[in-house]
Amino acid sequence: MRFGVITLFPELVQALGTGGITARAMARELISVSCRNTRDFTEDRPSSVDERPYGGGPGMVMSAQPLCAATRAAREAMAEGADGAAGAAVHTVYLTPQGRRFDQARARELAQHDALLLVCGRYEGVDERFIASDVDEELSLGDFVLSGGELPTMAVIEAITRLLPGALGHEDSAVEDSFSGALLDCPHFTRPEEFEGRKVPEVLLSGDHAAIRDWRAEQALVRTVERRPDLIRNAVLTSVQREQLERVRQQREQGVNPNWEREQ
Ligand code: 4GX
Repeated sequence: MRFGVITLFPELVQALGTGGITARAMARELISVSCRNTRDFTEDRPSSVDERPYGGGPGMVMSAQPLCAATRAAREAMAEGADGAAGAAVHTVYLTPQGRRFDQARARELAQHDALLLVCGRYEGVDERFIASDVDEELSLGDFVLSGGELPTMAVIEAITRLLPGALGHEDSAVEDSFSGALLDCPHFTRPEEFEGRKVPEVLLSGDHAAIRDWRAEQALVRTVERRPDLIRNAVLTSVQREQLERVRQQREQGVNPNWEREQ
């Protein structure tokens, strides 16, 4: 997968190459990340990437011209393809709180592209005509306000990279499967058996693999009911999970805490 990034802070995005799974994927040539600085594409007033908004109001708006020029240069270079062949499709994404919410399902879909171009805005936003002319899709990481699209871009790149074959060790590859079940993960424990008075749940020490599997499935349900009930409504549950869910709900109604901490 080839990633292109349009940004005023390329050094921030290039940090993806300094460690972790993205750095490893670059070394293995599973991904490449090529950054272009928007400032290098200004035409009129040298190095001016932002202007005051038409209609007044606070803050600045990024001009369409340098963003269009940078995006088109990147798209042309990326369309050449890894093998130099012309015509590869480049999907262009703009990160903004106004976008459609990014999630694991969207990461899986985006991982199918050969070339992804991510555009980072700063200030109060970008001239809407850049989005109209050059952006295929607007994505949001969530309902909060950052100062630029760089951190969302890095998050999107990492989420996609870990889905690419060969990017993760075998030991990690099950982790995303648990999320594709559309429930939160169960709690995890490692040595020692007791830490600051808190004990590891008995069942995990029992060696009874079926009991452990059921307990983990139930604790995943408990957490999801407690923290993200919205996920339960859309989840596809097995018949065992439906029984567990029913029991968890009854316990909660009777004021019994189904959470592992009750055991303490
Ligand atoms: N999920 N930001 C975009 C510039 C901006 C401001 C206003 C359009 C309108 C964000 C997020 C995010 C910060 C990226 C502001 N663009 N991006 N940038 N939350 O907060 O994706």
